[in-house]
Amino acid sequence: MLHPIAAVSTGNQISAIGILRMTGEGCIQLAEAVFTPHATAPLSQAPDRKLILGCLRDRQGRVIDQCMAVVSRAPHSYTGEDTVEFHCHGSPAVLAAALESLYLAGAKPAQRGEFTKRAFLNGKLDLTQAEAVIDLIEADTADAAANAAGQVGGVLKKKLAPVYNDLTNLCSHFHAVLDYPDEDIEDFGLENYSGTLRQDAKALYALLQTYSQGRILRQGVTAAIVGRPNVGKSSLLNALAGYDRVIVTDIPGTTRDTVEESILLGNTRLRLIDTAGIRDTADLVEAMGVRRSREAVEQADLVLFVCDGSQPLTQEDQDIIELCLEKENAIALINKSDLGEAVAPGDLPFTTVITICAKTGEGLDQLSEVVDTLFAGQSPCDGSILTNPRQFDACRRAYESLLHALQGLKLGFTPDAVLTDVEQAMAAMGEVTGATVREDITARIFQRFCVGK
Ligand SMILES: Nc1nc2c(ncn2[C@@H]2O[C@H](COP(=O)(O)OP(=O)(O)O)[C@@H](O)[C@H]2O)c(=O)[nH]1
Ligand SMILES: [Mg+2]
Repeated sequence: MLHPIAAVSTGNQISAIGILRMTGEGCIQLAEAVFTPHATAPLSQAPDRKLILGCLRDRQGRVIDQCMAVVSRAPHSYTGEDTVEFHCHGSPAVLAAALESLYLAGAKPAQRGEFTKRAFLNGKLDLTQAEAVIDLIEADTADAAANAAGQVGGVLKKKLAPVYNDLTNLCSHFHAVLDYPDEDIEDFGLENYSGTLRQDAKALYALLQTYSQGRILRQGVTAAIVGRPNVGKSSLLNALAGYDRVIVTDIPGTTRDTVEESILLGNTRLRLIDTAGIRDTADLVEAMGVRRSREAVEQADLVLFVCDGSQPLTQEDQDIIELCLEKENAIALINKSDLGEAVAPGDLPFTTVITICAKTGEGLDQLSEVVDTLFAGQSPCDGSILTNPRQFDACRRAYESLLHALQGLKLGFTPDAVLTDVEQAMAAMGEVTGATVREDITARIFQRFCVGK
């Protein structure tokens, strides 16, 4: 067990309850120095994970707060070490004084993510679980939270374990035969493993395929708003954002560059991109904006095509529609419903056409519903979706090494040549789970956490 560390785990704002956490060698005795239970028994005799009412005191013995203490003894705690939590009144002043008292009693300030890092070092969590803890804290949609919760519970870890196990078996068999020729070990035939290797490669491939959805869980759906100038694209972004993010005028070409805003629409996080209206233009700056608009459409997960419903469709509209129809997900929005109905839904060759008014917000609820059916809660977000770029990259390398190994097998390479690839795959997978990850990378991972987690 390491030296005791302490931190406020609930942030620095006024709330009903605020929680201090302390973990490490001797932290229960240390807690006894500052906390006196109302019951006669001292904290060191308290049962595990039971709330004990008492008083937290400062160095002079003055009561800082009447609060609850919870003891969790190693290894049955989050960190795997002895841990004490104090559930205080959530005043930043109370929590600061209580923390001060713990420091004076001998605890050190916890670094960012140090509790979870200790949990990792003590084998309570692997890296997929530890990284999912931060994803869970930061999740801002129900899907993202559900997937992260699944990963904290070990879904990804369990998915990777059989693959890693197969590769370990193969390598250990090979080395056992090589190193102990006199022992009665079954002959090593690489070809006997080709089926397993192929299966493992398949499993990794399937996992890698989930990353496109994982990226959406992590960053939201990239949604490009397109249409010719003055149809109300910027007005739509402002309406969805709930404030005037973009300048809106009746002068065509006002938006000359792409503007981004992240919003929560229903249960879907959208990274909205307002583009310069797509049209042929002689204005150099606007032309650059138009080029960016085209790029935005190409990269978008969703395209929102906007037209001005008070005017008949123009050739410019038609050209942009062409561009949109190449996309898998495109929704047409007939804007300015307050000004008249020159465009009918049937005029637009989209699966979904919604009449809206960016000025009043009419029709935006329907847009929200459609977006949710396209992107929210559609597949089980149970932790089996790869969301983390670091993990994705390592899995990709593991997959490529396995393909290389399989190719070597097919071409009749020597076992040790093939084994090199298999060992590389194992190393890459070890980076995902943390079995072989470098110290500096671990440090960086836990830097992403907040203090107290
Ligand atoms: N009446 C009405 N005017 C709108 C509506 N949406 C946008 N406008 C107006 O149309 C003009 C162009 O809007 P803007 O959002 O800048 O269009 P953009 O060039 O496509 O970004 C502005 O004068 C807006 O106030 C709407 O729903 N109803
Ligand atoms: Mg605009």
